Amino acid sequence: MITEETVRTLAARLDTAQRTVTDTLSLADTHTLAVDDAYAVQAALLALREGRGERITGVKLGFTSKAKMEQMGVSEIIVGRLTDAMCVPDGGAIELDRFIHPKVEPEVAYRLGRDVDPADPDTDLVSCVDAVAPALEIIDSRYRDFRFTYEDVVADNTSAAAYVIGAWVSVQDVSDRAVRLSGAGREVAGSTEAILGGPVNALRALLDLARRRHIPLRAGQVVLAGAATAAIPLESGETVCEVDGIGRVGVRGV
Ligand code: OOG
Repeated sequence: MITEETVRTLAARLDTAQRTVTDTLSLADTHTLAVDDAYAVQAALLALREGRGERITGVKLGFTSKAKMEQMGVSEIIVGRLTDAMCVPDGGAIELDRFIHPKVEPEVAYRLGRDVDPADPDTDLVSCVDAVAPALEIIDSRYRDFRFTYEDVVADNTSAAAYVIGAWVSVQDVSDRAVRLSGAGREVAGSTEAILGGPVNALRALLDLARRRHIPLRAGQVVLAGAATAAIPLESGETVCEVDGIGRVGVRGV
């Protein structure tokens, strides 16, 4: 374990990188972090932000696609936090100079209709969801060139930077839906099956992670289930994600 002081120092380093829009080097270059240490840094980072008035609005999952897991050489998903400061309205403008090297991913969002007690063995997270929506997640690793270890990216709040939620629709099965993401002259297509073989599996995996990492899940919070395709750069102009039968969501880079 690293010391509490090191946890605070590393959290402050990542916080400064984000606030000054300046990349930083992999923590692994100078520190040996265990996964538990990395989650402790993430918690300290979020505590700094909450201390400045940010409010937690939900959680996001990462590495839920096989391609991304293989790329990282890992077999476990990661969880990060969303805050109100990261939320951009559907169709709204997003200032690119807030970010170091932003990328965007198409996702499915779930909304929790009630508080969840992850420690309760009878909890069924799927039954706690009251709505689903198409979503965009903007990731912006604070590490130079997106070069990071598994522990680095956990500490860095899983690269989370901003998110956009489309219109909520009443809960329905979102497995095996075609997903299209277009922006910056590019178009990528995939399926919600890329998210752990169906986004509902992401919810199950989240419950397990929330239990082990003591992450509270509250009514009204958003769960971003993970990327359905590879990320594309976020650039000026429109970026749109469409999930078959669910809807579309967009944002305008300025
Ligand atoms: C880490 C975050 C990945 C996902 O959906 O897999 C992620 C990164 O690639 O920077 O959010």
